[in-house]
Amino acid sequence: MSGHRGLAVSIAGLALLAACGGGTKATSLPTPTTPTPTGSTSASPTPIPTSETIQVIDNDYVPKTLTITAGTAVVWIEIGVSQHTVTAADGSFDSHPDCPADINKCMKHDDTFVQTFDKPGHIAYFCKLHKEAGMTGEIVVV
Ligand SMILES: [Cu+2]
Repeated sequence: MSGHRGLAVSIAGLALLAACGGGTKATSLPTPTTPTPTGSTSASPTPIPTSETIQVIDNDYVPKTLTITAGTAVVWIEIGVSQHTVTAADGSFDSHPDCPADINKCMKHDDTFVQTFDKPGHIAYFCKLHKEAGMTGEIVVV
């Protein structure tokens, strides 16, 4: 329809001539909504969380004993290929509660588990699958 196209062009021309015509309004400018941080007290510095890493291998923890200061997060990362867990001897934490009942819910290669220790003490832990093979470790919190 060439007639329609011509009409559109002439309307545009009119809009240019008669500025008050209000022909084609560019409606609602896209205003980027920048999320303004609300109310966070920027004055108080948040303490930088320290973390230590323990490698979970087949079948051990490296390092086997880790000494940390209270408040430190410990990150276990599995670099082995077998299934494992990181399970506190006192039951205070268990990385994979459904393991080994469900072997698919055990720690696998590249899986991580994070636990923060706030109170000083000795926390023994082990792998539920390989405890008898000597897969045990200890966190010493000072
Ligand atoms: Cu294991």
